[in-house]
Amino acid sequence: MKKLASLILLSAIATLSGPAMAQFAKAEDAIKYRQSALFVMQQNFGRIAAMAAGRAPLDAKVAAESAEVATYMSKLPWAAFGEGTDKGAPTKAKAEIWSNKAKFNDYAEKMQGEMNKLNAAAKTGNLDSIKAAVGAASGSCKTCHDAFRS
Ligand code: ASC
Repeated sequence: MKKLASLILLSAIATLSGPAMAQFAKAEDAIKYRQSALFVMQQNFGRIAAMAAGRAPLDAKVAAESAEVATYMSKLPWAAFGEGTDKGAPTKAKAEIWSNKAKFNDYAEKMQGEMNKLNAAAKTGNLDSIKAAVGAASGSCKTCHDAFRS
């Protein structure tokens, strides 16, 4: 029974910490991974932001597809901010990410929440809803960058 309990606990720990600890052979890989995910997210978000700002005509289908990708990408960077990944490749990540991980995680979750809302707004194809959601999502990017990106 004790053995079973510790096995369950071990597999739970492996599941929770797996993406952060096992996925990257070296810090450089983690840094590239999170930068790549954020880049793809930004490219897709930027396409919708351009429509929201009137720099591009609203294309509801493109907006919905881009929002879907941006929302998915928004989930990926965080597993790549493990301990020891503050250096190893060029990065703007501040040391505060690791000394204030709770706040960083909170901002990361808020951004994902805003990206979910943008995804829902994009599916409606309503420009006013998209504008509001783009504004909120953009604000959540900025809040985190101001605190944690040099
Ligand atoms: C973007 C992008 C950001 C945010 C930020 C919002 O498109 O690359 O970092 O929006 O500019 O203020």
